[in-house]
Amino acid sequence: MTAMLEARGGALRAVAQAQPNIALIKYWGKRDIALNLPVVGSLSITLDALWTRTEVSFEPELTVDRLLLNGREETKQLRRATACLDLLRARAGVDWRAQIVSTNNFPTGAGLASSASGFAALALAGDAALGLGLTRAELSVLARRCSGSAARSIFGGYVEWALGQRADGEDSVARPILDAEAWPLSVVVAITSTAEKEIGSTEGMNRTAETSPFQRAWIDTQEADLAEARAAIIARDFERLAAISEHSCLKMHALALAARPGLLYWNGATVTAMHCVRQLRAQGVPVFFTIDAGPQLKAVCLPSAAAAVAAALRAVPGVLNVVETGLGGDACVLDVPELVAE
Ligand code: 2P0
Repeated sequence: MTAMLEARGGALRAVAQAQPNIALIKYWGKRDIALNLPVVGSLSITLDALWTRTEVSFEPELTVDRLLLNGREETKQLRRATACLDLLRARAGVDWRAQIVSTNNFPTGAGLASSASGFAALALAGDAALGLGLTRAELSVLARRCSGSAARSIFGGYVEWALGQRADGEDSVARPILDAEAWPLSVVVAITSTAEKEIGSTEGMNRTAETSPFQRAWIDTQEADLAEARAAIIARDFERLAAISEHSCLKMHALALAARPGLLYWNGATVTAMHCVRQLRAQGVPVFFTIDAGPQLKAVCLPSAAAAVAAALRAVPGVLNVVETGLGGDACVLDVPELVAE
């Protein structure tokens, strides 16, 4: 450890980048809240153009962890960040506190999966700073402990997060199922609000599990949905993937809408954008929508249709901005710490 400390000027420091992922077969519900284990498996695509960059610097003189998120001191996410770093500190036998500086190039906490990219980047940067050399699977388990969907953002392309069987959750881990380059799709994100959502995913899914009458049906039908999506991806069958993905999205929202009180993550523009996507598809445009715990609509399409989809969504009243992206690669450690300050 001493040589490493000298080499790094007394601080253990690294920077990592991760991209958000969008679930096509959704995660919603926990079977173990403390270990953050899901009630269902899920399947996602990792994006390219949106990113979180996070620098972690363990320093001997710090007495508490500090988190600067998008240039502002953040206390809401600090508890989870500290829990993540505690797991790493325990493995490394280091008790130094850390300064975390994290930047997103997209709205935070607004249904754009900032916790997925955020905790994946934190796990990777923390591991690199401490020189632990965890495997990708171990990093996925670690990221999952902090935020479920972060397990998937360790990997690029098409990713499946397994439900797992073990009580300790060590087999509830994500794995890549197809590289982004093997079937490049485009994603057009229609941003309908930049406000932080009122009810976060954790609270929303816990309320759903306690009160929604559809919880059992949700759990019982997920395996078949996953198998269908996996088969569609392996066959590069866009229509088949469109059908099962919209089904999973609408089923998750139906489940959450039936909670007490009901969880309504959409606004008027979200619904208009859903109709817009369905009209495009009826005209033969290869596109489908998916929506997470927020009001943004993500239209997934073949790259040849991306410009037409973006133009159509931009014209939807209430759509504030449209972001086009392809599918991205694995989360990675960056060589240039200055990037975080951009
Ligand atoms: C998903 N979502 O599969 C689903 C669909 C939102 C809707 O994963 O409590 O931030 O930190 O494990 O991962 C968002 O939930 O929740 C999410 P926690 P997370 O992408």
